[in-house]
Amino acid sequence: MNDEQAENVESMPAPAQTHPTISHEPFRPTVPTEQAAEAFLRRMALRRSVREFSSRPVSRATIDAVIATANTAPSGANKAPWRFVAFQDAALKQRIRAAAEDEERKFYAGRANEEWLRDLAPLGTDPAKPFLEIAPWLIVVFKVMRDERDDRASDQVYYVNESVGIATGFLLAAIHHAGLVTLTHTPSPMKFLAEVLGRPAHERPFLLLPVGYPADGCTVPDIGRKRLDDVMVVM
Ligand code: IYR
Repeated sequence: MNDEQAENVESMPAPAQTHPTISHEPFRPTVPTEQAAEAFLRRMALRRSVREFSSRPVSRATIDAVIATANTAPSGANKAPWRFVAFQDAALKQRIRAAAEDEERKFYAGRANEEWLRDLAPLGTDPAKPFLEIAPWLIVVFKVMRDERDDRASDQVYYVNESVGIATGFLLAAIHHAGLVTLTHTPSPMKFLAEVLGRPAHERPFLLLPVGYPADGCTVPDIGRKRLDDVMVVM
């Protein structure tokens, strides 16, 4: 579009609609835009991946709300190709921990190359994953590789990694906003999650999130974030 065309944008007739629409309901922050953006940054900058959990319970309504928030994410062709399997059951958590630790022991004992282990050293991680039993809830995020709905136009799904990644980002933000903590845990390989949870073949494990409150005296690695200049290019 050239400048002249850009100037005329407002007077352009709306294109004929061939699908139902509704008015967009804008979100209007109660403070000016810049302040709203900076306030959200301050809140999100406090989010940390936590490995020391309290066993303090978290209500089912809270888990419903954070997963419902994830489900508001955009997705390829609005297919919402995700499933969030949430549970508190001690026996299930124990099985997940045992299977995850089996995989992690192999990872630290040789599956990971030296560079990978050097990169992980500042995080102080090891094969022990007690948080998988201590955290009150585990949420396993699955990619759903086919649209299961009866009224669908097709059963295809699109941009599944992008869609589920975005939804998981929403979930992390919602968990943080509720005053809870989590860890984006990726035991590798993750196939055991589908087996233990009895998920169908078209659901592929994406991430395992313990969710709860931080333990009293919880510590986190003393690591920083890249500077804005290192991650942003303004042209
Ligand atoms: N899954 C292992 C190793 C690990 C890998 C990455 I990349 C991390 O950012 C952190 C840990 C574990 O959970 O210990």
